[in-house]
Amino acid sequence: MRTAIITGITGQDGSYLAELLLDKGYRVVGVIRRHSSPELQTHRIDHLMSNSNLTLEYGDVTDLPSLLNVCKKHNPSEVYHLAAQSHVKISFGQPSFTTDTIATGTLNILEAVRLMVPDARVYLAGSSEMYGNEFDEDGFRRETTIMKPVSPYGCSKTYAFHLGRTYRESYDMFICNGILFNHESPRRGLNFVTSKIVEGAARIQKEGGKLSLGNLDATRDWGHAKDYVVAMWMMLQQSYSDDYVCATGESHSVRDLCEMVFSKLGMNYANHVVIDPEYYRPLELHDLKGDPTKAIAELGWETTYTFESMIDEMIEHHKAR
Ligand code: NAP
Ligand code: F7E
Repeated sequence: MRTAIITGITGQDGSYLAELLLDKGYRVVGVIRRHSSPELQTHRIDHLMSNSNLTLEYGDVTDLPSLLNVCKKHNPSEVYHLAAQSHVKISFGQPSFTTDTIATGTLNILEAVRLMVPDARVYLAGSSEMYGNEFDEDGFRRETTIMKPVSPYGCSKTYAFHLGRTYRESYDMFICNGILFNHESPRRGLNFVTSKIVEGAARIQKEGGKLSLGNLDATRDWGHAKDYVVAMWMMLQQSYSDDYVCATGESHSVRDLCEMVFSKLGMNYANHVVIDPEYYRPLELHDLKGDPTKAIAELGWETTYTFESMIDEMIEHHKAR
């Protein structure tokens, strides 16, 4: 039986990845950090807790000894490193914590694997934020596009990306960087714009009120998290390790998203959305669109959700709450 370690198992992606790996017959070891309210911590994986192939271990990616211990104890063949302070706006307010979890956290994971289980295959959760406002002539970002991040989050992810590549080449380790564009789901944290809009519109439909948002003109390439965790797994099943963009190739503005969600709930967004500069960022990544050609050709990756079916699933979830 293959063993996989997942850091960030309690997050959106970690929960879908744990489901996928358990379905495939893996023994899954999730690394969770110590919370003062542990009863709230595992809500995204509570439905998996009775599975005897799932084990949780306390650890923190900023604490190298905890990672060394988990690797030594469980001898994984695959390590999926998803843990991060993953909110871009928050990374401006907490740059040190963001850097500690993403940059130092990735260094710690790579050292733990190198020292304890050097043959384990490693997935690193890279992001389209690494590109900043750079793109190719055709408007797309791909594996070869220059990286010039515009947030502490993006800078930390860029460090982690290059560290992964450096360890791969220096130590002949199997390390893949996913360069994932935005992916959402009913499990998305409510401070990301998709969930915030869907949850807000569902609440306004029932109770009335307003929804405060920031920049409506930014565009993003939004897919479904369930599709993206499949790509993570596929990357680690290849005969060589490499870096892959996962994206839909389609982008929509935050305003388009508001229009779609409010109109599906029988409302006009313009009557309910108010702009609050509190939600602006010191630097904005204006438009995002990725080219997943390499992942499709080399991994055989395909998406099963459209932008609209992903939003429909989120609306159904938040309406029922
Ligand atoms: P998420 O929902 O915010 O989950 C983050 C996870 O990291 C949580 O399980 C969190 O644990 C854990 N974590 C944070 N700090 C930690 C620490 N110091 N030690 C151990 N665990 C820690 O993020 P996500 O959306 O699932 O994203 C997964 C990864 O993909 C992240 O690295 C993110 O930056 C990256 N990414 C995401 C997207 C996207 O659109 N979702 C796109 C590109 C890249 P707690 O539950 O204890 O907070
Ligand atoms: O913002 C605008 C905001 O916070 C999207 C993370 O998963 O994807 C995610 O980062 C856009 C931005 O996601 C609000 O200015 C307007 O232009 O949902 P978001 P993000 O910053 O794109 C990347 C790929 C990651 O790697 C990250 O981990 O929406 N926006 N008004 C707003 N954003 C938020 N959060 N809240 C607003 O009120």
